[in-house]
Amino acid sequence: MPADAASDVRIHHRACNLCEAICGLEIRVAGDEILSIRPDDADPLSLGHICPKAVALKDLYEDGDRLRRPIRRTESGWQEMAWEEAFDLVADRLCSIVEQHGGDAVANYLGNPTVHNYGGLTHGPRFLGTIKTKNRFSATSVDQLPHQLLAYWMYGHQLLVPIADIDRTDYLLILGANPMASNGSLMTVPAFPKRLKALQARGGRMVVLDPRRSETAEVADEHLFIRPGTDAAFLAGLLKIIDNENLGHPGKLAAMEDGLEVALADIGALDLDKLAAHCGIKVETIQRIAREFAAAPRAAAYGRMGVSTQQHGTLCQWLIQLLNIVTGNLDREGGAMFTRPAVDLVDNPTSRPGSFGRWKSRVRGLPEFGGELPVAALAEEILTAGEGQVRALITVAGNPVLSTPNGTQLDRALDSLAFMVAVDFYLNETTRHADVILPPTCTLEHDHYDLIFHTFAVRNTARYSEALFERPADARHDWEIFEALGDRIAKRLGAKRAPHPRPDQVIDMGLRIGPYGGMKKHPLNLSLAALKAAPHGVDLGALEPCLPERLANPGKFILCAPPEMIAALAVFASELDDAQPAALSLIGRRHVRSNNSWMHNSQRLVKGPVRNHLLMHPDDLAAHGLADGAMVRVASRVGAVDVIVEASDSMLPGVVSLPHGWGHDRSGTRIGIAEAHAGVSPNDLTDELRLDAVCGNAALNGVPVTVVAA
Ligand SMILES: Nc1nc2c(c(=O)[nH]1)N[C@H]1C(S)=C(S)[C@@H](COP(=O)(O)OP(=O)(O)OC[C@H]3O[C@@H](n4cnc5c(=O)[nH]c(N)nc54)[C@H](O)[C@@H]3O)O[C@H]1N2
Ligand SMILES: Nc1nc2c(c(=O)[nH]1)N[C@H]1C(S)=C(S)[C@@H](COP(=O)(O)OP(=O)(O)OC[C@H]3O[C@@H](n4cnc5c(=O)[nH]c(N)nc54)[C@H](O)[C@@H]3O)O[C@H]1N2
Ligand code: SF4
Ligand SMILES: [Mo]
Repeated sequence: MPADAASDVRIHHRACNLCEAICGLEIRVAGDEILSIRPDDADPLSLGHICPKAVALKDLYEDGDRLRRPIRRTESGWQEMAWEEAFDLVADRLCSIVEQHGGDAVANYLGNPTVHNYGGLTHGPRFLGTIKTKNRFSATSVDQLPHQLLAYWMYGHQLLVPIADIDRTDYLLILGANPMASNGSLMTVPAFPKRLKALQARGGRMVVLDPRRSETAEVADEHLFIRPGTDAAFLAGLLKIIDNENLGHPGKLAAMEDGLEVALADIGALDLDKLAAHCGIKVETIQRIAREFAAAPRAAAYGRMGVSTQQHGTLCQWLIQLLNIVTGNLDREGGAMFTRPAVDLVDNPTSRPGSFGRWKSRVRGLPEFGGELPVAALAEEILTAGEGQVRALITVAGNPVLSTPNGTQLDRALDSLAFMVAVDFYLNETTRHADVILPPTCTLEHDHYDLIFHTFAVRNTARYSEALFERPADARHDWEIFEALGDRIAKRLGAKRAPHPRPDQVIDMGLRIGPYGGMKKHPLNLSLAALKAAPHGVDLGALEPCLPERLANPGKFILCAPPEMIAALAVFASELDDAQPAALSLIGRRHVRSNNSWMHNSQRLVKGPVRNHLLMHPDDLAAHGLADGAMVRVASRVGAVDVIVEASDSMLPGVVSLPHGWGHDRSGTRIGIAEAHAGVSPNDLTDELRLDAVCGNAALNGVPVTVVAA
């Protein structure tokens, strides 16, 4: 680089906000050109780790397909419009529908990037609250709903999710998670490979249960194949053995638990042979794992998507909590611990502990959680006529056509809406149905503080990222879009609306009143200014025991036997006798170069070998008379897709796998590179009627399918 250009180079430090790992980045820029994106070695959490997606932030920033101005649908196609005109139009259309049909006629859906964008969190709910509606949906109910519900029931707050203390544990038991590809989830664990190596180097073990020998299973000390949807049997088996053999030692937890004996008695009544037969893991193996887990000085059980999004998701998460509790590993160093984040959303005047079942969905009666209904009900709420029918939809940072069960039906339902507005910077499979699309700035154009993922991290740290590029004059941040619409809607509907601070001001206050803030007289005296002065982030130390003080229910106890779980266990037990495994069932998978349904418009991420084929065991291929590389038709109750099948002995026979987020061949989108690498969507196969019965979370894994030559 010539000397004069070099002098123009600035070095910017920030946290990546694409996935939950929140890795520190060092970005070199000249003018508005990004020269390089590398790890920030000084980040106290990510330890010099990044993945290929970070580098694709450059592609996102430069992407010519990314929308930069509002567009509206017209007879002659999409037309750009001015922001003020767009806000007026959207507010007017939404309010007219509310005035005519009531608030419930306007639904909203918040997608995953909302939690990766702090303006979405500080201002999104305030905007959506201007229209009182029961029909609020989000990606929560195709994801972590069971974790939040149990955290609320057992510990008193939906965000009190115990985090596996990977840096100090001796035994990590993982069910249905693939952090080698996902970089961790509800366990913000950047540099997972490095942390795992350290665990193994100090003599620890990692055991993985998965129907596929995943990238994480490959590096585990032991991998056990398990039949999809049967983990509850394995977990109940562990608990039964630990109880029978008196291996439990809850220690200090004994003084704060309520109902552990009741729960263990019901679990103890189950038949071990039946449990073993159900999950396909030998009794002796379950016995050995139970003894190893109980004997380990410090152990942690952790389960994610494979056990969250299945029919017994909540049951699995409950049994995982019980396993950590009964062995005394909850709130113990090296066990499953609670974080103490710098902006503490649990111990905070605006804290929302959670709620369950305050209302039900109109058509199917699915329960509310935290003010939201399960998204599996969205299409039927649009398609079923009657009082309270959904006629308009607001989507924010979501692509439910590709990410929720029976996406084909939702695709059709969106077509029938009277009005739809999308806050999103891509014209994709979902937003193509909108009447107006309002594109916010992209991540490098705004500042960020990770409210959520510091809360779920394996170490307490705090980091504020300044904007790398100034917001272009005619661009708007998400939160500015929310404010502009919220103001207009509140005015028209006559709702009260107090002034609200900017996101950075909200964070500054959160830091000051937080556990390391001046108002708590903490020596670090954290504030936004303090974080700005520490651009690599601030280390707040390893997780620390904090029970019972941190429990959020008034009695400061752990509710071990929520009545709903005792009932769910009984249902599960009654099904054990006549459970007939499907001949073939479908599960998902993630790849480190993909990010849910987006980032597929980056050439550098989609190039190389095709990663969205159907994986099938060679024996299954032979039994079905299919050849490796053939085009096959995969069908379920709700639909069919044609895709190339790839032989893979990483699959448990009887199980096939397809990654989600693909299926970019739908017409009328503007994502050229993604379209050229379309793939198919497994959510054209997943079934909106297959749910976790406790809470209505989608059972995206373990879907019965057939596979024939196409
Ligand atoms: N690269 C990349 N990273 C991501 C994402 C991404 O799309 N791409 N998405 C992010 C998001 S939003 C999330 S929520 C996280 C998810 O993070 P993870 O949960 O770690 O990721 P998955 O790859 O979905 O892992 C689920 C595993 O469960 C297995 N499985 C399926 N069914 C069952 C079952 O019945 N029992 C058991 N025991 N296992 C089963 C699957 O084979 C798979 O290996 O990843 C985040 N990180
Ligand atoms: N079969 C199957 N289905 C699944 C899963 C699975 O494992 N298997 N995983 C589920 C999980 S865990 C999740 S989290 C969901 C994700 O599903 P969704 O949350 O519905 O969708 P995403 O694919 O994350 O799409 C995000 C959208 O937000 C836009 N976007 C990105 N950043 C921003 C921003 O800063 N502001 C705004 N306004 N928009 C932005 C993108 O352009 C994109 O359109 O998918 C779920 N669906
Ligand atoms: S692992 Fe996640 S946070 Fe880290 S660089 Fe990759 S996408 Fe970004
Ligand atoms: Mo997710």
